[in-house]
Amino acid sequence: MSIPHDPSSELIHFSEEFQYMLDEYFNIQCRYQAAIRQVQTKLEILNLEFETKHRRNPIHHMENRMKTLQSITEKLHRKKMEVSMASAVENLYDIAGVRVVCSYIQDVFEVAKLLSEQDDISVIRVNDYIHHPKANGYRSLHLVIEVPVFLAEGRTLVPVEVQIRTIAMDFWASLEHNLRYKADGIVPHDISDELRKTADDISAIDERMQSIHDRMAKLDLKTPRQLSLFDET
Ligand code: 0O2
Repeated sequence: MSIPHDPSSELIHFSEEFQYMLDEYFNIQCRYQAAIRQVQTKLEILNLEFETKHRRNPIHHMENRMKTLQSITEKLHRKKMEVSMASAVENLYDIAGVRVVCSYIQDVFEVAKLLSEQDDISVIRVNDYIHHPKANGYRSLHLVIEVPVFLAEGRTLVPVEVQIRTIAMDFWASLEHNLRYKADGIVPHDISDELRKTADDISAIDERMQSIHDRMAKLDLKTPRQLSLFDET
């Protein structure tokens, strides 16, 4: 008897171990996605309140992502930890990530303070790469916070890594990440020196923009609140 040919059986054959991890990944996805939404909503509300009080937005834009299964396994390997979903949940705090891009340096610390002070949040780690940049010039403020998520089985605390930085820091980090990714992580010394110098230049520009903002704020120009009855075209 001939067995009918099933092309799909040739497509991907996962090991039992990997298939189990994939199932587990889908199981935990819901709570990490929920945690991302909670944090993002909190930040949107802070931004809105700030806008009402100060007539400007400290948050320029936000991004979020859940770490891919590949990135999780690579990180566990790199850290020489057991490669399983249970180990990822236990040891990795950046499975859920929210990136907050602010206009000015002071906004970064203001947003971090206002978020950290909320009483349903606990801050479990702070990495201040703004006051203490990485050797390659990377600047950003990283908070790992725990937020409560309410699921059918009850309340669970979920860690979220919040990266807060200025537009300028984000510009540098995105380009540096792409360059390093394309070079497979191997960046020649002279180029990494040059990259660090550009990070320092960008930091100086951030400080000047902050100073310009502060001087403008001191002028206390009172623009009247306008009630727009008609769409501006
Ligand atoms: P992705 O793509 O964002 O998921 P570790 O992994 O232990 O070295 P740890 O303790 O998890 O680092 O956190 P750390 O160093 O506070 O932040 C890690 C994340 O910050 C990275 O995530 C990047 O998003 C970002 N980051 C840190 N250093 C750099 C850098 O030099 N350049 C750029 N462009 N980004 C950086 P992942 O997990 O690497 O990747």
